[in-house]
Amino acid sequence: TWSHIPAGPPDPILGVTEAFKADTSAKKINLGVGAYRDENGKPYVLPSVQKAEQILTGKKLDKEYLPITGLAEFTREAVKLAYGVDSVPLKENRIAVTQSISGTGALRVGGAFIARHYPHENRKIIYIPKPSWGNHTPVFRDSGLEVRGYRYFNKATVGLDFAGLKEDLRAAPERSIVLLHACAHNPTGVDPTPEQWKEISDIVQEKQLFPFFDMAYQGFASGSTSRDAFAVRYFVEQGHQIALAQSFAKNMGLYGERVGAFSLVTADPAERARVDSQIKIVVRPMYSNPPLHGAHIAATILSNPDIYAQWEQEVKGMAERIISMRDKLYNALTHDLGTPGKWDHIKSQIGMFRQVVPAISFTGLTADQTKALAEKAHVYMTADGRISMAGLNNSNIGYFAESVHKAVKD
Ligand code: PLP
Ligand code: TYF
Repeated sequence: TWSHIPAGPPDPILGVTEAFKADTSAKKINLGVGAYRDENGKPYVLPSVQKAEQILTGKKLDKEYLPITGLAEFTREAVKLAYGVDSVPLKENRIAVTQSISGTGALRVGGAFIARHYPHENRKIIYIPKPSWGNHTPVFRDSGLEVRGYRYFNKATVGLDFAGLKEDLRAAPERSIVLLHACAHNPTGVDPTPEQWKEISDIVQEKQLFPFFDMAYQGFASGSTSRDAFAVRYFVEQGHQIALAQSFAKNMGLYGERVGAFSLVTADPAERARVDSQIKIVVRPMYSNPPLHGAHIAATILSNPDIYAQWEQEVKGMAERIISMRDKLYNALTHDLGTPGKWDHIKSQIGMFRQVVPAISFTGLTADQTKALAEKAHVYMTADGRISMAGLNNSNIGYFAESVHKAVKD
């Protein structure tokens, strides 16, 4: 029956992990997958998560199904975290929300909802940045949307192509959908400044574009959950009725628990109730209802002031360790080794109001150089030269810098 089926290509990110696992060298380093590692290079379970799990164990909860849209305590806290306690649509009870299978599931439910209900039939076109997270195109295409790109990254400056971005959004058909990375853009590590966000908001308004935010790294970019929510909250303040995908994979380290939320700002509580009912109709035939445990963990952290404060500190700690690795790598390449090329983009990019310190970074290395790094130095990253900064630590950063130096000089 399936003999006609050709083999599909491997996942570009998970394929790096495969190659890393097959390498027997003791020196090997995996900077491929965007998952946090502690100072010893090990996966990190946050102490606040462990504390929440102890509380949950003590409660001896049952394992009944959640409702279709998930755990209400969780979704209530999730929107509060994203939109802010002072958010007007939140206070007015006009944000529709569902728990989701992490950030990917939020994007997929959102994509499916828009494909079914977006009123402008010939505008079911979503513009995503070039480049974007590798899964955006398949998620939205499989949701039934047409996917197009807008310019985002300037290779020459390893920075934002803001002129290109504005030109492309202005040229998009009116009422098209635009996907925006709320903070810590993946894979470039380059974010608009607050001033640039304001200009983007103006264009979105002018062209009546529909803004869909993907927030997979709230708190992880700057160390502050409210600072990282700047773009989302600013757009909402400007009156945009946004869509939002949230993930708790990175900022709570809940990767495999699959905790996320999809929300939509609506016009009033009655509209919100109608939208909620239609979100249920989208979700029900996909997976019926979401998993329980991770949502309980996140809800416990977000609703308990002491654990919440501890969690914010732990998020900050992860962000700070990443900043220190950026500074060390920059110093090693520019000062210690004198590696040819400009490496400023490796360092924290100090914006006008905030410090942007994404967990991932484009190195600017070429495909040949990244290939040589894997083959000669046992250092693994994605083919586009993206590294996960959290894969670096005090034990391996010196070797990594020397290996990059050699790859650039050869
Ligand atoms: N969106 C972006 C930009 C991402 O980088 C990721 C994961 O790395 C996701 C969404 C979704 O991740 P998850 O489904 O694990 O929450
Ligand atoms: O960009 C990354 O590294 C993350 C990690 O199916 C990831 O997207 C990779 C593959 C996947 C889910 C998450």
